Amino acid sequence: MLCQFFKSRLRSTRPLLVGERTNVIGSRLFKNLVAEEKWEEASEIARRQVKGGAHIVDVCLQSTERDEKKDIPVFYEKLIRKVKAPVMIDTTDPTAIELALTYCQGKAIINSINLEDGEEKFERVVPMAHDYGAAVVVGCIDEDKLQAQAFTRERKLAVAQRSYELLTEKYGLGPEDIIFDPLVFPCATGDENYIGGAVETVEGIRLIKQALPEVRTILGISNVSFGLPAGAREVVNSVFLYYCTKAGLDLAIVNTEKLERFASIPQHERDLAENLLFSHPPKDVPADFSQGELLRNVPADWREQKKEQRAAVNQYHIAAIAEYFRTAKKKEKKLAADLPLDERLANYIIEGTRDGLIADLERKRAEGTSPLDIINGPLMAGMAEVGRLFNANELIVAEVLQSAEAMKASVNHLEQFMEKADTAKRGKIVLATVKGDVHDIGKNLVEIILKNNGYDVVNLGIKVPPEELIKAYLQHHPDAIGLSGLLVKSAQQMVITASDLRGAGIEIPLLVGGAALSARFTQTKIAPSYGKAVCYAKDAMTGLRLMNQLMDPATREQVLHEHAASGDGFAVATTVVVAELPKITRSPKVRADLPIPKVAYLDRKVRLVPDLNEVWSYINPFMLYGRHMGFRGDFEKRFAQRDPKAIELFESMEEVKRDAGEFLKPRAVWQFFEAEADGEAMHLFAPGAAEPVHTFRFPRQRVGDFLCLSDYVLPPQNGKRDHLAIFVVTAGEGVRERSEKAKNEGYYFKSHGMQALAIESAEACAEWLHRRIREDWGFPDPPEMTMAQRFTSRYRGKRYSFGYPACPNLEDQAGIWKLLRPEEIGVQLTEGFMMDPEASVSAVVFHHPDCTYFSVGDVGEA
Ligand code: B1M
Repeated sequence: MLCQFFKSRLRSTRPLLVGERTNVIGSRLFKNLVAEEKWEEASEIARRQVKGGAHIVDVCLQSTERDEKKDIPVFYEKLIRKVKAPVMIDTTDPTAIELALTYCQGKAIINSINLEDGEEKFERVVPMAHDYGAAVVVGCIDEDKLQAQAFTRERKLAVAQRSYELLTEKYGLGPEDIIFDPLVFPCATGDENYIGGAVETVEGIRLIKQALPEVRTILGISNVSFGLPAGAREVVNSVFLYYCTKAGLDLAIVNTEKLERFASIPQHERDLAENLLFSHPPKDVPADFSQGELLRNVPADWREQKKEQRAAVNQYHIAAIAEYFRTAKKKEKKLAADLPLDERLANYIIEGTRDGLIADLERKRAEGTSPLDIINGPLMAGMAEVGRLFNANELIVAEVLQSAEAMKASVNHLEQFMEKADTAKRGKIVLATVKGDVHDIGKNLVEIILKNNGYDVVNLGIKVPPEELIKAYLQHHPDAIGLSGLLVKSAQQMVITASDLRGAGIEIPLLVGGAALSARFTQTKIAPSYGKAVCYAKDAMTGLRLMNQLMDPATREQVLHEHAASGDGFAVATTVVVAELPKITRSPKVRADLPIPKVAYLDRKVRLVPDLNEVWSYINPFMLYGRHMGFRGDFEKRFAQRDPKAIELFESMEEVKRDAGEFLKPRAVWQFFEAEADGEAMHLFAPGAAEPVHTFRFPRQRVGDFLCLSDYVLPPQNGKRDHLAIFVVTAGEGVRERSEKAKNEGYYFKSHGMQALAIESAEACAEWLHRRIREDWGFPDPPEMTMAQRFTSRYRGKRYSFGYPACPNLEDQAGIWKLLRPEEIGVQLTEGFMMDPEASVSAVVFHHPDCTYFSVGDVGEA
């Protein structure tokens, strides 16, 4: 489990959190519970930490007041039943370490050993680490009489390097089992010996990670803020953690329940913390400030500051931050608490937070308000504001999901006090993805938004045939039916479905949505087929607005009127003036006289792609954070500028990745084929065979450059044929079930984020495999090629997916299935020629340097 964690951290910028509250030295509560031998309650603290986000639990039972070895068995017995997270055994007594190790399941961590007494601790403890397969925290401490605990960055590195050599060479410990603690010193006690300690620790981490990249690093974060007021401590700890993480910190010992999110710290507070941590030269020092002279012309690097300057700078920043948090912070907190209760309740929803929510819901109930009135009153007012803010571009999809989570938590809590009959909803809608289509993510987003805005949603799932919809209509008596679909084919299936619903006498409004759909297609094709109003919803929020308008007697008629059919459906069309087929069999724009590159192999390859981080590095951030999670603007740029929204979104997605790391398995099947073109036909052959195994026929452009995909296959040269590659990749195994589970439990961000991650992992896997295919073809990308260049296909050749404008015929997917048998990697082809699971991509890859993306023109309009 620990290894999995570590693996998934390799490219992450968030450290694993180690809960620090089960420590008799650091937590008075834990100490008292241990003293009173309340083991049940004491072990509850561990469970709470894990619930609060800890990935590992640090346990320290070592004190002068008790016999640690008597306490270990009773406490660990309870602990291992309640907590499945790895345990960090925090004691200096080797016999206690060994005793605790006997209770730990899976991999444990020993905290800690060092060189303070020479190699004594190494000699005693490392053999235990070997015996129990544990990792070891190694403090940057040695025998130095003057300063055993390494303070400067250089000494931290030197002690780490010496320990590393001993541990790996003499004691045979693997680098992956070594976790260095570069040590933290308090920056706000006024002790001159510790000034600059925070910077040195950050830089120490950086040096250690550069010199010894395979080891991990760990820090006890809270020590840095010792001596400050509580509010200031939370901020300073969080800012310090942020910089340590950027320097490469892998594990952080923190109070997970009291960690302020870096992204939500106001800029001014961040500045105060940074000034203190980094001993920045003070700005705008008042002219009459007592030590004013010392605070002018201060060098930026604390090491270049004079001794008196250092002390004055440190005092100045301590005073500034302490003063701010003694006054301003208190005021702010008071203000929030002073808001009228209804406003506070609405605010929980708008801000997507649950901190204090249940207590305030109870206060509202105590006022005599019924649960239903609470939902329909202040909570719904909050959701309405969320909708308004989203439409005004002030909230992004990810934040709307957090608001929905707060709403779901409120409803879950209130439900226990509601009568069965108390389910007055705003309306009911049956939602489904149409026959042949596996598209789930868009429909589920619609479900979440509608449900948490008071609608009863019956989600029938994917690949739903008209008969099932009719059955659901008769059973649930909905006010509307919502249809979803990804592809043009699904838009056409909506026309058929609408006609079947009409045939069954259904007349309630239809709402339709999907990437390949348009308002025009809806009005001119689907609505005539249905004979009643069909509303096109470009996104989930539009779906909500339409439902609200349809359920409001004041606006209903107008909406129905606006979305009535125009024309008679099948007849209305797409009068496309089709130009005559050109009399050419090859585009003059595509060269035919190029040498045919060799391919390395011609057999079919089937692969599990085990390195998720490798695949994820090919994810296009614009797609994941922008299109799916709704971030507006240039995500990468804003992230680099430390935009709080970008950072928060990134960190939340990292959490989704951590979960996904446990089950997401990108798989690929691909093969190079010999190929020959004959006009618009492209024949594929088994090696050396005379007869093709399959022939694809592509449309040719009727105007412009008269391009056709088959032109990208070079004519045979000296009896040797050209080649192309075909592939199918997937990252969808197990995604639907897990996302559904998270949705049902009210973890909407996770639910949506997981589907978005899977989808973009499939696309990333396609990009990754395409690169590999180029390498196997003998023309690897130049080393300086960036991902951004890759995303805009600045490489040799291109890949084309059926359904896209150069090869719109989705039925050609059947050819791929015949040739590659992607069932072996778990991908099925539906009757609508879609790939199930949803997070799958297929493509044909050409090497021709003249390849370009083009459209063959109108191909069935939607
Ligand atoms: Co592909 N894809 N894709 N794709 N993809 C499209 C849809 C396409 C239009 C691109 C193009 O040609 N420019 C094209 C379809 C054209 C066609 O049909 N001929 C296409 C194709 C061809 C394909 C493949 C077939 C390619 C291939 O591999 N051969 C393949 C099919 C996948 C499969 O079979 N499983 C494929 C794969 C993929 C990815 C997996 C890589 C990825 C994810 C797809 C997905 O979202 N499930 C992907 C993506 C990202 C896209 C585009 C770029 C974006 C789709 C999107 O936004 N999804 C898309 C091009 C485009 O739109 N510019 C494209 C996010 C989702 C949340 O949005 O589903 O629209 P959406 O849901 C919205 C609204 O539509 C609305 O609310 C939702 C939430 O706001 N809504 C409703 C939806 N249903 C509603 C119901 C309601 C109300 C509102 O009722 C009340």
